[in-house]
Amino acid sequence: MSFNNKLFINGEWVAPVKGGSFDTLDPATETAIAQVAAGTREDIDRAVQAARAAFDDGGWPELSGKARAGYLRRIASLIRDKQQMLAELEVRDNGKPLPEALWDIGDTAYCFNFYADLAEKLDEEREQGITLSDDRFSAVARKEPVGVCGAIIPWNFPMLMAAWKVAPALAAGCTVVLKPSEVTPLTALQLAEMAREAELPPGVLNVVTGFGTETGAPLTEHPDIDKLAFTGSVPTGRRIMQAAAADIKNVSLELGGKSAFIVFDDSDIEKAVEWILFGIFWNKGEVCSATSRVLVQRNLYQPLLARLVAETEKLTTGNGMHDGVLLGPLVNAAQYEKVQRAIAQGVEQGATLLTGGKRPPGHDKGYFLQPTIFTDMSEESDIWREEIFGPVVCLRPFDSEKEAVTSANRSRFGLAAAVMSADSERAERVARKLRAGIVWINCSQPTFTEAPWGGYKQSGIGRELGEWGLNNYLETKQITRYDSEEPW
Ligand code: TXE
Repeated sequence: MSFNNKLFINGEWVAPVKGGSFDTLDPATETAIAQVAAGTREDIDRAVQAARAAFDDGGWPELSGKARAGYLRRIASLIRDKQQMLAELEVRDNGKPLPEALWDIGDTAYCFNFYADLAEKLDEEREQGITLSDDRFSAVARKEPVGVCGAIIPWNFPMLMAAWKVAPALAAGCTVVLKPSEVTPLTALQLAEMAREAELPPGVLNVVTGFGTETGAPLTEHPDIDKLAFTGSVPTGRRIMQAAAADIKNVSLELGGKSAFIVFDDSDIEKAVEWILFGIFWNKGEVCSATSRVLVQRNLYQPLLARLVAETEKLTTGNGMHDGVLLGPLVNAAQYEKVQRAIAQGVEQGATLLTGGKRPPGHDKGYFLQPTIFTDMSEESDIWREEIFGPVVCLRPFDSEKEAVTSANRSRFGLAAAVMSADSERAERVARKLRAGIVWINCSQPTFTEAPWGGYKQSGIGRELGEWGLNNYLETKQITRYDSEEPW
């Protein structure tokens, strides 16, 4: 890439002030694929100043929504033109299978087009009249951009997670400093290059690569940032909230999960198996909403387990670039070790490892792990309670609807949940009782740009996607005027 070792600041590719760099690795081969600039506090400061100037000079926030939509659509169209290249880059950086990466990149382009439409709609809906109790006054509520945003994203859906923040922020009229994960920085750099090709005004989008403490933390502490938007782990989310507290920055957080999938015994067993597999093994289980806790009604439990193990053992693990692969390698050595530790702990705590848990035969290199199924664990065990973020699913039987709902809700997380039943009324009733921001009925994981996304409890604050995602980047101002000739 022509922009190796560079940061994108104020519309230009620049070298990091301290000149640092790091390698990004292909998790299938453990070899370096590119060298990337390691930004520091000084680079963050330059980027925030550029974003601040682009916001404060009014050019971007005061542009009509229609004009901003034009830039977003140009970026979307460049993403579509480069879909194959971007997807292949995502496979090499993250490890996911190519068909999944192509899907992510398609969704990324869709997200930019979706928020282009909402930017245009904002022109019509920016101001809303308010009826006041005293008719000598009149008032409007007006939506205005929050300001300069710091967006910090993870490595599991690198380009899509960038789009979920950058597209609504730009649509709202905000300017952005984006800090991608050090584990998968390559497609965010491509996004910056596409912003340049689309002639996005300088400073509106800046991309600073680097590590959490050296690059992410200074962004969260910078006094000129108005809003922080973060997706990642709970401990880092907590640090970000603490840093934001210093200046009372607006914060939205999308954090971890340990989502439950309740399967009633009137469900079609084959459909249940299909959605359980997708719910946990899609993106090798590195999905914040993965349904990693499966509760199956007693009558269906043993037959479903037998079918689930049989289907799981057929899944092909391998290099995401190869045809027919369904599970790529985990993203890096740290995540590989974390998941292996969780598996070992599950065994130590007395759970039954039904299948998987090992490096698949024929892979000496790469962070490959067999898809793994555990049963017979207690509700207090770590594998049942803690986010593993890998291809590991835990199953427990239940007897009554009440017991299933109580068990599903017994978690400090509340990102997603799923319920399957042939009884539509029961499924709807259970969906309303689950304490989670996203509930799927008779499926698990389908995600739509139009619908709100975010968690209850320790899974986060705020909602992304849909109109909720745009509101994340908008302030509401009241303008009230005195219309009467009478003295006040
Ligand atoms: O996450 P971090 P990591 C979970 C998953 C995984 C665990 C650790 O369980 O095993 O988190 O992954 C930046 N100030 N999720 O270490 O640390 C960091 O550089 C500011 C769930 O990768 O949360 C990266 O850009 N920023 C998740 C981003 O935060 C900091 C997806 C995420 O990294 C920072 C990924 C700091 N002090 C992992 N420290 C999901 N909910 O989707 C780090 N960062």
